[in-house]
Amino acid sequence: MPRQIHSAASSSSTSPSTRPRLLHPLSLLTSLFLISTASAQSLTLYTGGSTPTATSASAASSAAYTGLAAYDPLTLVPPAPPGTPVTTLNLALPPDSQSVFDSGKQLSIEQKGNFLGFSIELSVANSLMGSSSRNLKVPFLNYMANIQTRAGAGPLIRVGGNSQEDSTIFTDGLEDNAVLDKIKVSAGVTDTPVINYSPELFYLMANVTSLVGAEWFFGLAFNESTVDTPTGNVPIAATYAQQILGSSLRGLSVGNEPDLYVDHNKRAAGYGVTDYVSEFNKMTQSVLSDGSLSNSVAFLGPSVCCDVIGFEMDDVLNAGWLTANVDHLAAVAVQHYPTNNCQINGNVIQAQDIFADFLNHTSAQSLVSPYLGNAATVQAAGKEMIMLETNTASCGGFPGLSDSFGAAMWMTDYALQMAYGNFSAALMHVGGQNVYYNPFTPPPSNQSTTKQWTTGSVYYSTLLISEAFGQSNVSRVVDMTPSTDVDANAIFHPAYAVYENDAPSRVVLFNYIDDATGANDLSTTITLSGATLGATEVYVRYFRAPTVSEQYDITWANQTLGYSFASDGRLAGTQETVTITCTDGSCVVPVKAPSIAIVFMTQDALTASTAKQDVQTEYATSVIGSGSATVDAQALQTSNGDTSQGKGGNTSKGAKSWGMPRIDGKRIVGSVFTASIFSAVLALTI
Ligand SMILES: *[C@@H]1O[C@H](CO)[C@@H](O)[C@H](O)[C@H]1NC(C)=O
Ligand SMILES: *[C@@H]1O[C@H](CO)[C@@H](O)[C@H](O)[C@H]1NC(C)=O
Ligand SMILES: *[C@@H]1O[C@H](CO)[C@@H](O)[C@H](O)[C@H]1NC(C)=O
Ligand SMILES: *[C@@H]1O[C@H](CO)[C@@H](O)[C@H](O)[C@H]1NC(C)=O
Ligand SMILES: *[C@@H]1O[C@H](CO)[C@@H](O)[C@H](O)[C@H]1NC(C)=O
Ligand SMILES: *[C@@H]1O[C@H](CO)[C@@H](O)[C@H](O)[C@H]1NC(C)=O
Ligand SMILES: *[C@@H]1O[C@H](CO)[C@@H](O)[C@H](O)[C@H]1NC(C)=O
Ligand SMILES: CC(=O)N[C@H]1CO[C@H](CO)[C@@H](O)[C@@H]1O
Repeated sequence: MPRQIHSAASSSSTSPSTRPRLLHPLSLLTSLFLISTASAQSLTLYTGGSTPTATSASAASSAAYTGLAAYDPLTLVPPAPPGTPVTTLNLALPPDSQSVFDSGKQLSIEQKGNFLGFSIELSVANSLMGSSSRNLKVPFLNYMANIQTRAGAGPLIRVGGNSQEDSTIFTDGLEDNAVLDKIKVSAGVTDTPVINYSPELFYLMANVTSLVGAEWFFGLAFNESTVDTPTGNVPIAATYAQQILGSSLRGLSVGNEPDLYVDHNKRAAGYGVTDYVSEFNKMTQSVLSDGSLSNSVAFLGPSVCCDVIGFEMDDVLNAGWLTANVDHLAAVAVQHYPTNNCQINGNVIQAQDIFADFLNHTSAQSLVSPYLGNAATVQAAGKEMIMLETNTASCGGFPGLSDSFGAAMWMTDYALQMAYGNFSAALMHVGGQNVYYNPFTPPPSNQSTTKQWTTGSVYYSTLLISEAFGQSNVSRVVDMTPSTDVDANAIFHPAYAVYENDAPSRVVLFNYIDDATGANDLSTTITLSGATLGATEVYVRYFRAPTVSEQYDITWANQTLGYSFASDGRLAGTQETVTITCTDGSCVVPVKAPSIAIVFMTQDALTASTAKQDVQTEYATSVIGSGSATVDAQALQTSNGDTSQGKGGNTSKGAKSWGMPRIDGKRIVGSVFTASIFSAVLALTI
């Protein structure tokens, strides 16, 4: 297997460097203050594609560097260019899907512009999205809106990760009115905090959806089925998630990286695929029988990640898991990082040593090829295959690598390759301040929250993917990377073509080579094979930075999200689309080293990928309402586990006998639990 991770590798959130910290009393005070002032707060959400106030690119951002990983200014040395430059390339596109097939290639399943989304660790969901449903973080909304306006579908967001495993929902809310509390962080390096969350988390998510159309995956706890008397909390959490999120909930994931449970001391030695399959069954049956689900096609699994011998996707499928659960699966999920910074047994990987591994097409291909058989099996079962969590490297990523322009090029290639390999979505993991790979990082909690977010290079990849697939939901992609026969540097020049309505609509051209001299700049001539391209011009947008090592001076179509502590999620600068005139059915597209070009073959393809421009929409100055999301408390009472079978369910915070901590709080009153009253003033630009 070409994948580099070894069995002991763990995902990001397990590492000492990414383990979320206990809430500092100061940040708690801050969030309480924000809640209490929510009614006076004015939210401005910008979804337009151009000319917000310029994002300043100042040297001061380096000076402001505090030592946290997310702002580490370290840059790596770019790999040297190959010895012999290749400067011209012909790309003859099959004119329709039949001729793609006839040429020995294959188009993917239909993909959406929101293919590349985000995986938010449960423990940081509030610091990224907001402290309550009334107090959403506007920069986060802006980052999401950039995708919605391009993709025509809201961003896909998973809330979960290792911290989902020991989570408990408190339906009365939490003592401090928080969305979630981290109630325990132990010293063990692979331990994750125990999370208590309240339905307010789902209301917050529902409101993110109402503003930017987000669709969700949510992670359920998976630590109860090993005991004889589970608390019944999981069915309650599942019920609340479905009732509050409605159709925006794409699925509930059950079990996070179960192939690592033994390594992480979450299950006894010897725990294997058979145990997992039976535990998955027990858990999902308990949710189906004890919860009140409105949609029983609800679950996601197995989320295996790490090439553990005997516990790989093939093993899970061979154990009959898919067949047994197909009626209740919303999708099939895997998780994977190409490498890790876990430093297991003193095995320290130097970022500089592996930088070049990310800067050619071999990486994307070798990461996806092991899943092609699985994806076909899953497709045959009528299900979607989701890469539920990925990024450059687990255990926080690498300084200088994970936050580089090169990493963003790689992420774009990897996402397109997954789409070509018939995944239906891929979600980039987002952690706290102490990781290098975040697509976006809010400022530390004691700092001002306006315009001080830090954009990670890989965020831009979501913009490219949205525009590459556009808004039709029927984009099919094919890897058109040249063979080494025609391009000795082919691995540095990946190319993809996107087909819509049986014709090529967009082409994505890479030049991974780092060479400011211009010697490795590429000119790609696009034609149709066996037909004449009717277009007299095509339109090109570029993804550019001075070098593959660059962290901040990055532009997509000449727009940027700027330097550290400088962004509110809005693109600054004038959007640039280069028009290229074609002659005799040939269009010559320059692709500088390094850069990515997206070529829009028609004006329609360009329009369908272009963010709607600023149109001011004033929401009512005082938006007050119960919202559409309500939970029937009666349904929940009957879903509290079947006490007659000894599964005394209880979501009350006083229910100490079921192992939950005692925190005072109010009980649900009345038959319907309604969303909180909102009084925030929204000024919304769509
Ligand atoms: C992806 O799915 C399509 C549609 O079923 C199929 O034609 C194609 O061969 C698949 N691609 C791969 C790489 O398996
Ligand atoms: C599951 O997590 C909860 C919350 O931390 C804990 O109280 C309970 O003991 C755990 N159950 C198992 C079987 O580990
Ligand atoms: C290309 O990437 C692969 C791994 O993804 C690496 O093994 C190989 O050395 C790289 N090739 C070059 C020429 O850098
Ligand atoms: C925020 O907290 C950090 C760590 O406690 C501290 O170093 C920094 O000075 C604080 N910043 C402000 C603006 O208070
Ligand atoms: C594409 O799918 C999204 C849901 O993900 C939907 O909102 C949108 O209307 C669809 N667009 C088209 C053109 O069908
Ligand atoms: C790129 O953006 C800058 C900054 O807004 C602007 O000055 C420049 O004119 C833009 N370039 C093009 C070609 O649009
Ligand atoms: C839940 O626990 C509380 C406090 O221990 C108790 O008052 C209540 O009756 C319990 N509810 C159910 C449904 O068991
Ligand atoms: C589901 C939900 O809670 N929706 C609320 C989102 O916020 C608006 C404005 O504050 C409320 O009107 C909705 O009820």
